[in-house]
Amino acid sequence: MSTQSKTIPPKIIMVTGGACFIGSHVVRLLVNKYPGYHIVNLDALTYAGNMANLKDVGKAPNYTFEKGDITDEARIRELFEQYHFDAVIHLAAESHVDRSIMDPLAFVKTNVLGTAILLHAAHAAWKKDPAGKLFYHVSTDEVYGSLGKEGFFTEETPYDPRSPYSASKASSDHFVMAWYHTYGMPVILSNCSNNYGSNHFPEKLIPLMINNILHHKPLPVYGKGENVRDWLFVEDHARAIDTIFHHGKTGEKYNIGGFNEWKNIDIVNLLCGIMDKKLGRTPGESAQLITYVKDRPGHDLRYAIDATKLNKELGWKPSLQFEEGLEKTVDWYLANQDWVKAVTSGDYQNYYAEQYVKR
Ligand code: NAD
Ligand code: TDX
Repeated sequence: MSTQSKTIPPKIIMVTGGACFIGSHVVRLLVNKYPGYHIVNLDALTYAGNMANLKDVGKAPNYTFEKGDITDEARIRELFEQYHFDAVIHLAAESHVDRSIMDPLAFVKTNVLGTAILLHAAHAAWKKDPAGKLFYHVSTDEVYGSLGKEGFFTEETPYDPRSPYSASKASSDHFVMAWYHTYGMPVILSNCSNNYGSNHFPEKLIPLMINNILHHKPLPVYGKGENVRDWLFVEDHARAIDTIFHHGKTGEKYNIGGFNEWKNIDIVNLLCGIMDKKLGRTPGESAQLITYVKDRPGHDLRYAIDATKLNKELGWKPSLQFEEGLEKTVDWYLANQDWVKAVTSGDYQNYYAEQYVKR
């Protein structure tokens, strides 16, 4: 028996949404770091899911991909019977606030019903012997609502979601805790701030701006660009999930954040500066593309996470400075234009026209 299998017993883990931005980084970390685990990636491959995100681990012996929808109850039950999962790490979701304003019921279906179906199936499979089992739910800081200029979200901050996306994630968090209190299901929850990094779908602020700067397209800043987000490098989020999954306390929740607040307009200007240099443009050239557009309805003013609990209890902290992470991210997008072209063809053009051109 190897040293590793003595300290960490082998686990069969279902990762939902493993083909997505954050999910792919979580799957990569687990597959590479724990060769004794079997990672089963269940993903419906919606517009946001992309097998190309996992090209490097696709053939690993401890990795299996299963195409499937978390709202398909029969399929989820079959997978539990087939694999006898020890744990679920649940990331699959509809995740974009602007899309939730266009089509809220899709968010209720996947984020609320899909989570409840997973919990129901896990409970059915685990109720006789819950020892060593874990349902880890990956959630967002948006469940806490909007901060004013001062203060931080802690684990005790009351939920106050304000968009269909955040309401659906808040609801899923409540279902997870309901299964814990009612059925004794072993659960852990984490609520993370805005992620950035490679493989981020270019509907979100940072990759959308990188792509538009590159192609000399207008840079659509909502409202006055004064809204504040707390940014975390995606690989730091994946490390936090690994830490919480292995060392967190059952029934508890952990906030994850970057201690890194930025106004949107300052990020866009920073990206313009980085890209002017990398693309050999005159300083200030890309910033001329900045275009203030109609604000997002119900736009949350500020998010800021207090991640002290995770730092003090489990020793996690972010590894990268924002400027360094942003530069790495820009480099990745410039070096992976085939990936960008593939995800911005077809449906992306329809979404872009609906969100930015027609309104
Ligand atoms: P994403 O939008 O990039 O990808 C979502 C993934 O879920 C895709 O792979 C998609 O194919 C899959 N999926 C969607 N519906 C599904 C269904 N019905 N069945 C199975 N798979 C389905 O997501 P992301 O931005 O990487 O976020 C991942 C998770 O992390 C989400 O739960 C999100 O709420 C949470 N989160 C995201 C951020 C962020 O900044 N992006 C921050 C905090 C928390
Ligand atoms: O074109 C844009 N212009 C703009 O000004 C876009 C796409 C965004 N914005 C603003 C809106 C927000 O204030 O930038 C900020 C960031 O926007 P998004 O990238 O859409 O992220 P946000 O709405 O903050 O939500 C993200 O963080 C929390 C993720 O999408 C969620 O999945 C996560 O839970």
